[in-house]
Amino acid sequence: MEYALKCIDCGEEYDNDALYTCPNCGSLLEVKLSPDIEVDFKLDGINLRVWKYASLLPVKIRPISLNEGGTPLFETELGECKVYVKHEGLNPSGSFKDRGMTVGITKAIELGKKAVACASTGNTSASMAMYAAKANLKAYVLLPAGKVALGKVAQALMHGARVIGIKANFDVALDLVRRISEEENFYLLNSVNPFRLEGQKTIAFEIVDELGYVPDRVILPVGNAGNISAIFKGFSELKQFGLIDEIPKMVGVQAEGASPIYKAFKEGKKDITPELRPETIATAIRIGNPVNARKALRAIYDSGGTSITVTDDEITNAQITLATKEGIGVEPASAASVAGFKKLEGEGEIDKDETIVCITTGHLLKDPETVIRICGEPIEVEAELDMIKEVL
Ligand code: AN7
Repeated sequence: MEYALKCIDCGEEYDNDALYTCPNCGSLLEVKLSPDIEVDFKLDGINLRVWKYASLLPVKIRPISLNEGGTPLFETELGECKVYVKHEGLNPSGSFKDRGMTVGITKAIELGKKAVACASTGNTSASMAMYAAKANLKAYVLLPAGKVALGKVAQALMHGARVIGIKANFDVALDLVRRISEEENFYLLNSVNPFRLEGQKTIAFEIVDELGYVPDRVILPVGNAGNISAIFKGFSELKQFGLIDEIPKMVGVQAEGASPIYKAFKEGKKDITPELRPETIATAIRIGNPVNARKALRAIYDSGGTSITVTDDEITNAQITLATKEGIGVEPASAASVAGFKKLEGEGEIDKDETIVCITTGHLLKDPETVIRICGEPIEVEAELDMIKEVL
């Protein structure tokens, strides 16, 4: 497997997997695959899972895997056109992060690391703790205290991570964990890690694999902006290796209260102005200073895509629609993709002959407390038929 780590800004290339940022200019690194690679999979719609695409994944040892990927692509009645939902909540830990972690944790083992670390709005920590357990690595997690959905904290704790809540938001936690990881020789598994994003690009591979063609748009929630960058990279590689001809428009949906990428896009800028006090019901994407912003904006511009915002009410309505009309249970951040689709459709942006894929990034069970706030507690009555009939 031939690849280099290439700086997204100065273009310098490195043959050192232990790097996260460019020693030359400090920008992020991206895995650049050699054009000589022989693709050893077929987009034939069978055996979907992350490691089907091993020939385009930059690892050298047998992967640490929990059978991630191969998530269902549901055909829905959500719009006038063809709308599919790819439910990443059905990965082992209940979010798309598992695709990245199987690669990231494998890289940690390759590099001889003994411990891994991340800052997280929740899902990264749950996934990292799970894979670290499987790989027998120590796991350290920094969370914004009181702002992480209960299911995610529960996972990180039960899988054995050391979980520390700090009195600040995600952006501050990420800054701190980057410094701690450097000092303590922890392998950092946030999306500054170029190998983690390699795993996430398989979402693009699976979409084409299962559909048998390239959709017109892929719509997804954007927080730290790693996933949209990774999926765009996945489509770009399929094109580079001659497996597809077109790249779908990438649509990044942000919550109104945490929307630096949207604002930069509106102004035609290549980088964001950080938001100091991001706020949204979708705590997973409550992020004001996304580290992958420049990559994400590039993905949106280069694919002819767009960025939009949705309100907390629109997110909640989409979550309810998915749950009650389609039988798809997602957490609030995930519903932002469908809320974004409805908004674009309402604005007349979408043709009836388009095929859309909305990515729902995390499972409903991640955030039970928000569900109770929306739906209320179950009705309680005495164990008597008459009483039950009365409330039916
Ligand atoms: C359900 O777990 O950032 O734009 O620390 O959990 O790639 O950051 C989670 C992000 C979307 C945004 N949907 O993805 C974390 C974290 C869900 C998420 C996102 C997240 P990126």
